[in-house]
Amino acid sequence: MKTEITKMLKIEYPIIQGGMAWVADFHLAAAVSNAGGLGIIGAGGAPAEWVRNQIRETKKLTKKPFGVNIMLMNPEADEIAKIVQEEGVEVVTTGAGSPAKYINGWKKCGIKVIPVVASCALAKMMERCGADAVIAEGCEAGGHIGEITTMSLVPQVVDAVNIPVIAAGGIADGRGVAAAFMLGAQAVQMGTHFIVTRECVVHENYKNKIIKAKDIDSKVTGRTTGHPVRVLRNKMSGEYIKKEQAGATFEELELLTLGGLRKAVVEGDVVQGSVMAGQIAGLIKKEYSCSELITEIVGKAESLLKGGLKNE
Ligand code: TUI
Repeated sequence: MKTEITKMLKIEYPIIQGGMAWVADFHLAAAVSNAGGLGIIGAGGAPAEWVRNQIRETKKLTKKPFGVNIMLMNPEADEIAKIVQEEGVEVVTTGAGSPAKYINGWKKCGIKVIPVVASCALAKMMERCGADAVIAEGCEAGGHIGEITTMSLVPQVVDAVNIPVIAAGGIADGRGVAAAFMLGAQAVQMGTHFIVTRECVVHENYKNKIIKAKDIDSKVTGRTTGHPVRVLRNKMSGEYIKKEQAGATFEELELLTLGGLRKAVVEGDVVQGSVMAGQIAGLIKKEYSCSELITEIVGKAESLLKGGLKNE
């Protein structure tokens, strides 16, 4: 499965791990890179020096390329943008905003820049700014999302830009990877399935909540505040959506989710916490190692792509 992306990023398989806040630390990033994909440290809302330390720890565990995801709403994003340059990170992905102002600086250092986009307009703008590729993320994804589904977004972004496109949102197995390739993607980014891996250090309750989830168990909070976030259904999401429907203020709603992701990931509070996960959670049934997961997904995708429409 060699593609423009595997060549550009010097990775064996076209599988990129989502840079999930609180979840994607150096253990997961190194394991995914060692397994032949591209591991990503999720900076999320963390302090800049935490990110520097994570980069150094990842380097102790892998000699393969890895990346850092910068969540652009992080108040320390400017600082993190400098740290990735200083520490010689090879790939930067971004989320939840436009990284336009950083791209020149990163390119000068030879960093491959791959913004997450949720629209053709942002994809085209990123191409003009010098991005090496874009991740087109559909609203099936977990966490902060856009409006359009992966099925609709990916082919439109593929037609809108000349740089390679990576598909994300709703992909967790070989069928999803093969489908993404059919839509014109050169690689996929997966988040939710990587949460349920042995090397992922999230609380056991978080993993079990994903394993138990059914197809309809995710909900989107924050549609009224302009920050839509997909989470697994629980007491928090129920209360949040009820308050939203009753016309609660932004501040009131923020109080409900404040620190919610940390609560779920670190403390294992999957009742009041924010259990961010994609719609594909219902497909995930057991814990794998990163290497087992990638090998299985790539094997299935290859056989589907070779065998045309045969779906054995
Ligand atoms: O960034 C994500 N997913 C995330 S970030 C995150 S951390 C967080 N924690 C609590 C509350 C909110 C966030 C959790 N999940 N995915 C990448 C992504 N980026 N999805 C959608 C977008 C996006 C949306 C609009 C990117 C750019 C954009 O437009 C920006 C502009 O300025 O045009």
